[in-house]
Amino acid sequence: MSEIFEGIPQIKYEGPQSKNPLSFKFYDADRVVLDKPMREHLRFAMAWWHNMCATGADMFGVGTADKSFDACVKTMEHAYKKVDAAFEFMNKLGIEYFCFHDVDLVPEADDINITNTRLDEITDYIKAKMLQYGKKLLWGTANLFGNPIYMNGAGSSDSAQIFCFAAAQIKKALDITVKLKGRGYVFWGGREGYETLLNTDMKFELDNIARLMHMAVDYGRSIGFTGDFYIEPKPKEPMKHQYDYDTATAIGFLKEYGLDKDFKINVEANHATLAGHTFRHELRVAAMNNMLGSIDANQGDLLLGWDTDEFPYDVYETTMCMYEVLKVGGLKNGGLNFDAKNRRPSNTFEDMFYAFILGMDAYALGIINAAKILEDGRIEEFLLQRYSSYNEGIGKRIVSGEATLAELSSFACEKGAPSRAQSGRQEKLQSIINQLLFSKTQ
Ligand code: XLS
Ligand code: CA
Ligand code: CA
Repeated sequence: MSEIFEGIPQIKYEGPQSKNPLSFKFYDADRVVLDKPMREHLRFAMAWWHNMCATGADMFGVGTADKSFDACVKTMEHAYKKVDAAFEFMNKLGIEYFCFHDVDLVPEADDINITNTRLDEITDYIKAKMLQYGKKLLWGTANLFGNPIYMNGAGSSDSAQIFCFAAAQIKKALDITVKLKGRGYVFWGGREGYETLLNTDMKFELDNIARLMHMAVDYGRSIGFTGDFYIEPKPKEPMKHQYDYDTATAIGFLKEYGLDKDFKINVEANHATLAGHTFRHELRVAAMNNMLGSIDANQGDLLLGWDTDEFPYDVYETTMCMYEVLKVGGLKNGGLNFDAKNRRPSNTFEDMFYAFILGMDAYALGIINAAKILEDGRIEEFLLQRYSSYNEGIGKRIVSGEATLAELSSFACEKGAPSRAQSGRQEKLQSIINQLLFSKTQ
């Protein structure tokens, strides 16, 4: 079979000094960092939608990239070509995982039964390719936001019939996720929100979303899905207010409705900043609740108020991300899904490779740096020391839950005003990070 990405070689690790743009400078898949090779820590994934489907179209103009792969778009012939392209692409980059929405894989028919038959067909083909190339499915999902029937939401729709249609899509997406041995299943609530409370029963809509998720868990477990369900929080866009605003909100929802045993969080970097948080904050909130599931590895543009889904290049951010991940012992079932797209003027096949090289190298640097921070130990040591007054005496009694408010009051009154609070040493710590990042070559 002739190549689709003709002229693009297998992308190899050539080291930091290489000037070959089609090579990795830092991502060395087999290099062991802490206890494991980079590839196992990072589990890079390709997002089918951005990479195999999106052409750069925006509300001001049509696409600039040709992703027809010499087939007529919106046909099954095109669907098959996308599979060929995806596996050649992943193979050339050494990416082991991918993620998809149902309708990324096949054109959606007017009749859902036809769409489902198409999904059966294409996943037979994908399954064979996965075996041939040794590729795996990180997670699957159903697109419950593109079809106009979802303009008022899917799980939060005002219409019971539309709610059922969403259920049908989820059921099929779970079937094919299990068929392809997916490690996860994502709920991103693109239209699960509202524009105005004048027409919205918020409590009813939230109850219904939870009902749908419970049904999905029951069905998924009944067909042998042992992976994680994820909520991917996002505060806005397309809706003015989305229910899964941020990680804390999503965790509150999962706990309120008893879904927290089956669900974890898929944290997206760009969604974190849209919510007014740092990426690191969102990762920490998920991690401290034992719910850091998977990561959509992209970045936003802080000067723009929307979801730009850029390939990650900010090494400070990737370092802090991997620091959070390593601190909790890594991602169990999750990985780093490049939910990212080329900028509209970067419209050639070659640019798709440059984008992934950029992202994979940025995360390789991230994990190398994060390991350095942990091995150096000064940051961890500072933290231990900072809270050390809780290790003994009255502090210990506070932490163990033995102390009462009256006891603390007596303690305080007896001791008098505390001496000045200790310095937080922020600049000193930031300086240590820069030293570790830049003092020697990677
Ligand atoms: C959109 C989301 C979406 C999810 C999957 O902003 O990032 O792509 O990751 O539905
Ligand atoms: Ca995403
Ligand atoms: Ca996004």
